[in-house]
Amino acid sequence: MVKLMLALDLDKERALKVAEEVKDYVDAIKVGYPLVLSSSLEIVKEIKDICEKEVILDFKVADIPATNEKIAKLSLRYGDGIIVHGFVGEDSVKAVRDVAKPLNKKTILVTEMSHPGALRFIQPIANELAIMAKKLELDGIVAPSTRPERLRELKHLSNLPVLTPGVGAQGGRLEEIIKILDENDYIIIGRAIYNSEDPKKMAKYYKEKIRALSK
Ligand code: O7E
Repeated sequence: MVKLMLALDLDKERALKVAEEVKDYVDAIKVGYPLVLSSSLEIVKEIKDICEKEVILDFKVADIPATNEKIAKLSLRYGDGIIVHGFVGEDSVKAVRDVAKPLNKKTILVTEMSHPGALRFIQPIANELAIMAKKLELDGIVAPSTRPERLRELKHLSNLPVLTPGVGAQGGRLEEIIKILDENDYIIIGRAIYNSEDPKKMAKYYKEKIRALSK
């Protein structure tokens, strides 16, 4: 079954509350700048203690190799993997991968992003990014639920597990993307769950819908 990853873009207090509420229905949690900057990296451990799920650090690392290496070393004291940008070049991505791999942690590469602005600069190079992710034997790519045909192509080109954001608040439709995905892939959902009146109910709804549509 395709996995459900919660994007926990909240402050510490709300994030811990939502993590507790939805823990039975999500397979993984994505932690990014909104949460870490409103608390600290220690929050990753607190979330893991609550839900005992895979936690991926969404820092979209995009610097020169020497700096990427430092960021990866410091970040990967926590969590199970880290998200990097590829447009900065293969050497920068390798620097992160070479820190993550010996620690048994994942390096996940952003290909095409889900928002409208991605069409101008990142879509034209997204296929190459997917191919680079495959060549570097990374652990996954990020590709958009808002453009199912692009999601299909990027998954095919990389032949890697896909993390796909865009369902819910960004207008992506679960029914359209689920048939492209398999049990190695993750659907990332944030606001449609944590901004709902009842996050637990909504996480359960998405989990059951994924199960029903996966058949
Ligand atoms: O729209 P939401 O609230 O369901 O949240 C989507 C999450 O996915 C949010 O954390 C956002 O930062 C992230 N995201 C995208 O929305 N689009 C992208 O192209 C890439 C990401 C992302 O997470 O990249 C790394 C996985």
